[in-house]
Amino acid sequence: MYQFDVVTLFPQLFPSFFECGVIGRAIKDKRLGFRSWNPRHYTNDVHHTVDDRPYGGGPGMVMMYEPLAQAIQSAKKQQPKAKVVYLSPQGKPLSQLALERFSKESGLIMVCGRYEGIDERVINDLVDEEWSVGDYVLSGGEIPAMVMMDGISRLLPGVLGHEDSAEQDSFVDGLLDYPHYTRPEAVAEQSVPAVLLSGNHEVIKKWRMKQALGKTWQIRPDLLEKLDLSSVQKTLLEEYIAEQD
Ligand code: 9WO
Repeated sequence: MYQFDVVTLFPQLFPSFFECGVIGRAIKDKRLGFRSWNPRHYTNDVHHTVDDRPYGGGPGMVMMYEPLAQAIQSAKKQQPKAKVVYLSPQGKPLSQLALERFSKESGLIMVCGRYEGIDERVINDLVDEEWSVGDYVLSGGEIPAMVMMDGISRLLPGVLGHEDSAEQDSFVDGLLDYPHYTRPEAVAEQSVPAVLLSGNHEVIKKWRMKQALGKTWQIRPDLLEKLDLSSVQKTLLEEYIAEQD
């Protein structure tokens, strides 16, 4: 069983996420485990204070060291070998490759910040890695933690219905996905590309590769620059570009 431990002031955000879809199935089948750890339970004052004003002044509040550190320590006791990751805009950009690496471990401890952030000394003492899910600021790390859990869960053996689906994803070969179609054959004057109805799997495969290359070239040229395209792929992309108006 792959174990997620999440340190959060808002554990209520998680159950509905875990009840739905392939993740819900995986929890029921005991392929996945989820526990939450609330820093508020590690306070001693009557108000259960978890935040305080930032040294040096400025707006907002900062999560205090002690309650957060104790919550993380409790999670680490249950899962001593698991990496502790902190989700923040200052982290390394999350990628499919990083998710694949996490999916090969036995679990993960995720720390969700709130307010303007957490006391830096928690990061120094207890966090192994800092990851970002994109260049924007949210109100907390809980949704980014769900993003990571979703991306990891679907890579675990037996979690997706058909095993090879995750391997055929976009990004597996570093490209964006090709377009998909299902019935009916025509909607609002748009018909399904004839090649997909041909039954010729070789031709379909080539068409899909060409579309994936073309979309990536148009929308994410930065991804193409990282790849070493085969000569077949180069030809397909040249054809795609030539067909543009
Ligand atoms: C809030 C803020 C307010 C005024 C000036 C600067 C400020 N920075 C922040 C801020 O970064 N707040 C974070 C809220 C603190 C850590 C938890 N929060 C968070 C995590 N927002 N966005 C993320 C996140 C995590 C991973 N990937 C993308 C975004």
